[in-house]
Amino acid sequence: IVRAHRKRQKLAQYNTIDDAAKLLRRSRKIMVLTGAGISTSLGIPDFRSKGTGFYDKVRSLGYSAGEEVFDIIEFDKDPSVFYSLAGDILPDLNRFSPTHAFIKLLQDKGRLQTNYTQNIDNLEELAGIDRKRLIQCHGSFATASCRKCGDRVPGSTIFADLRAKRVAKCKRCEKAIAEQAKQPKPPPPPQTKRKPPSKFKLRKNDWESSSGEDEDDDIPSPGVMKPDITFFHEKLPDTFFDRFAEQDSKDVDLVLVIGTSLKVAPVSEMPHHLPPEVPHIFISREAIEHVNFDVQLLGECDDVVVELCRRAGWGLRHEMIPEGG
Ligand code: CNA
Repeated sequence: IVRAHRKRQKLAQYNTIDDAAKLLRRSRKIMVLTGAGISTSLGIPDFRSKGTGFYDKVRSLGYSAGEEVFDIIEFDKDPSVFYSLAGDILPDLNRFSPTHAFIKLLQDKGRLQTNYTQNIDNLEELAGIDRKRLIQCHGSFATASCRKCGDRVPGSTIFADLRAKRVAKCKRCEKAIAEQAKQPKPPPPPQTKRKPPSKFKLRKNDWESSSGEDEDDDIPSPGVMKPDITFFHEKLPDTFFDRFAEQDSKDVDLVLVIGTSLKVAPVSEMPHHLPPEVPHIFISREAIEHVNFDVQLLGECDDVVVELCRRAGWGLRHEMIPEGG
């Protein structure tokens, strides 16, 4: 503990952007923890930014909390709420941001230990981040699964539905139902004695709610498709816990946290479970106080990483970065 404390005291001298660039240059196992802020420059809203965030939009439409849209219990009750809103955070899959390019640069330089991303847009893959170096803590839109039969398909299969605000149904279930309908029907069970007719006349509503047949006779319906993103009340993928606890938290020399409000557990707890002597750098628009960072670099993350690379003497290329950085 004393050693860690001394090392941490030494780190107190690191607090400028030049110090951060020095830390980058000397580190070989950089853990990068990212959030929605690294994709906002592409027009994908984050959750919590005032005015532009997805949660403000959801509230303006009359929902009490944005979290409801991503709650698995609510989704199973009524998936139309999610489908009517989620198209807004569905990425245009052809672009990634300069910050994604920066993480790829760390990988190319052999300095990226792991990118833990909370993002669900899967743009890390487009940027070329190696699957082995990527943990998608909250899953992603890359695949989607049926809530009834579990069939998993490429996420793009339901993009048209998401964009059209239409609940996507499972094709496999639909096919099974169609096959079932083609099978010859078993003979009806022998008639049981009918009840004597009611002396009251049926009203229309009674008729609609009771067809005279057994109401519980299952009319098969296809399952609803859900993108494989982690909703509230769902468990995070095992890879997240296993990789962090058993491997990465023990073998890291710099932590970079970029574009996140660090409000969603358990990801928000990660910095507390890392050795205290490992320097932590935070890059985002707004400072946060609930986690101690050695250096906080506040601003647009794309601008900050460009400047960091310039000071580290590294060339960062991206279509959104003017020539010459
Ligand atoms: P958040 O709570 O919305 O926080 C984002 C943070 O980034 C805020 O503090 C912003 O100030 C900051 N920020 C926004 N734009 C920039 C920028 N250009 N430069 C620097 N900082 C910026 O989102 P978190 O990621 O912290 O919360 C975790 C949620 C968000 C995860 O469950 C994600 O699945 C979810 N999410 C992901 C996406 C995506 O995949 N692109 C989009 C929206 C929400």
